[in-house]
Amino acid sequence: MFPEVGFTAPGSRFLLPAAQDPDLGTNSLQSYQLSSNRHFSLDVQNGSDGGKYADLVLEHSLDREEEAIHELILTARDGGDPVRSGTAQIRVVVLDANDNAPVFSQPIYKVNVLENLQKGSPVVTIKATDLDEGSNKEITYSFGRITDKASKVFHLDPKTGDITAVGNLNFEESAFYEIEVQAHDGGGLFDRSKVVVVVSDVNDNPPEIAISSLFNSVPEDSPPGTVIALLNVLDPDSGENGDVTCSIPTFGHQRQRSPL
Ligand SMILES: [Ca+2]
Ligand SMILES: [Ca+2]
Ligand SMILES: [Ca+2]
Ligand SMILES: [Ca+2]
Repeated sequence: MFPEVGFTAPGSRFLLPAAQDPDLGTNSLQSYQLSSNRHFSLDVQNGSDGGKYADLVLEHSLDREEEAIHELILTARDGGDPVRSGTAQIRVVVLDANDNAPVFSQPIYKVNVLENLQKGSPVVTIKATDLDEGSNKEITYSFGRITDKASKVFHLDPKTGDITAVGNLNFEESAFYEIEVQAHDGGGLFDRSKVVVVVSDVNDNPPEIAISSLFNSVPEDSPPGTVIALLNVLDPDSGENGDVTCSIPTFGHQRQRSPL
């Protein structure tokens, strides 16, 4: 006997085929007994035809993830002397219910990348697992809350969880991305996690010189130290990549400023 049961509440009944004993009176079938177990009991009823019928009654909820198959032995005894008995094996196969949500391997995935990361390069792989089986454990990944800027730069493979760079990063524009990611199973349950991408600076900007003011003529009696031009030098990189040294190489002496 192989009943297959799904998500079933305690108190549910499964009719078992009746034992046959052609003897009469006390020599015929007198009792049923079920092997000891934690989930099922027997409810024996006397039929109007004198036969005895047993229902398998679910006493405690089943959990496929804990135990997928329950092997029971039903024993039927007569009242003879000596007692004669017969046994039947009952195999209860527990069908899966979607009672487990996917769970991400990390509450936050933090990665550091350089701003010159090539398009198509992997950034990070997110991973969620689900204890159920079949479509109840099949996971589809997606972005949750995400800025427009981030959605243009990152792509998430819904099956593998691989996040790749599909746009250009630029430290000067955005040094940090925080993206919500979700993992849905085939039965509507899901989990959330977060991907934080920290972008590091690369020296990808040369200094730019702008003349903010320049005096066209300089009187010959100007004293040393007279301002004849004001320059504005800008390098948008950070740290040493943005430090600027100014010099006038064609003259014998140099005047330096560092950093700006
Ligand atoms: Ca399950
Ligand atoms: Ca599931
Ligand atoms: Ca620079
Ligand atoms: Ca830079």
